[in-house]
Amino acid sequence: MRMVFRWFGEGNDTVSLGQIKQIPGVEGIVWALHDIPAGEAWPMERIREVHNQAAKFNLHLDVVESVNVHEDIKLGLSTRDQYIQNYITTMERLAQVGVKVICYNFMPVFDWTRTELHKKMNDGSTALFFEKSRIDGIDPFTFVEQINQNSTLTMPGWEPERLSHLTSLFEAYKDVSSEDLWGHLAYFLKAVVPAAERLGIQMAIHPDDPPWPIFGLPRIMTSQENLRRLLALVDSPSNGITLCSGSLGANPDNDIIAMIHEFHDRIPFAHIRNVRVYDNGDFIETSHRTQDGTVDITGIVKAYHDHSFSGYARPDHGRHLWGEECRPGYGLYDRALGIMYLWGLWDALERIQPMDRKEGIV
Ligand code: DNO
Repeated sequence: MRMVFRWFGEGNDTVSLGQIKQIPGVEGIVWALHDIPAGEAWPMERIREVHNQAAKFNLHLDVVESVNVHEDIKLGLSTRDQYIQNYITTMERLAQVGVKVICYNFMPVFDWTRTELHKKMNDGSTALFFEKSRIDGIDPFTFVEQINQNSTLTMPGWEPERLSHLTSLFEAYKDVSSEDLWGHLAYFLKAVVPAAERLGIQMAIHPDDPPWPIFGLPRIMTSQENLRRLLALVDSPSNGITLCSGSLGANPDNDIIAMIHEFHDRIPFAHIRNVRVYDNGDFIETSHRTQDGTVDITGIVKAYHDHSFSGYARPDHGRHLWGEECRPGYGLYDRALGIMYLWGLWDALERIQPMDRKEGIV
């Protein structure tokens, strides 16, 4: 397990590279050029700039999250080929600084979605919260308006230029079924995976968060069965998964441990975090500790260890603790605590059953 930490870039993150460097066992940053609109090729000089910044702290840039996919690709429009070409250009440039994994998602219009960014917990911390009935009963326009008023910071992965075209986007998706979306994903992967193979890159799709359709838009990266289908679209090690335990874990029917056992050699990147799911479908993002949520983080780390997981892993969203002001979910403290929990589990497992002495696993 190679530990990495998400960093939003100089001037765009309250956490510094110097702080990240001090978290035990963190070897690299998970990064992106967040201001480049989806569909544009990332400029080489900007990529080199981040490379130089990280190199000063001896942190690598192996994992990018995300190179976002232009909406026309998801919609299957005839304009998509140019955007796919630009995507491949970005991949080629990223390979030049040693990037090994590209995380992306295929969610129409919205990336990860929550209804409250600072829900008060009993202990005085705040956390990201999803109230199901609120999303079910609201139109997306009002929702975006409310989120915009809620915080000066947007959720990462939300692209302002996409949100400003909500009306036309909803119009465009009107006739796109989930089967259509599968077809558009296959078209995209058939174009980019050969480039990834040539460049030594693994594409790693992020599951939908939450893992069910919202606002009437199709969502397909939601379950073990659908991840299996994704891997079969292009059967190559370069077509992989970012296995996010928190996203998939928001649906209690998802058995994340079974997914690790089935897909482990196609998971180049693991997001490991906990959520507490309530009977009414609401969920809150808790600490990483197993007992605090409904996702079996201990079992998940064990499953990775069973398979001698050598991919990249990062803690995911944390709570906001000790008065920290930060991007929602992306403060320093709780994610650093999360890392120590993950290492604690991992190191204990390693002591009990060292990976290099395992004979035939699970
Ligand atoms: C949320 C993140 C997502 C993720 C994208 C990947 O915090 O996990 O925004 O980066 O879905 O493309």
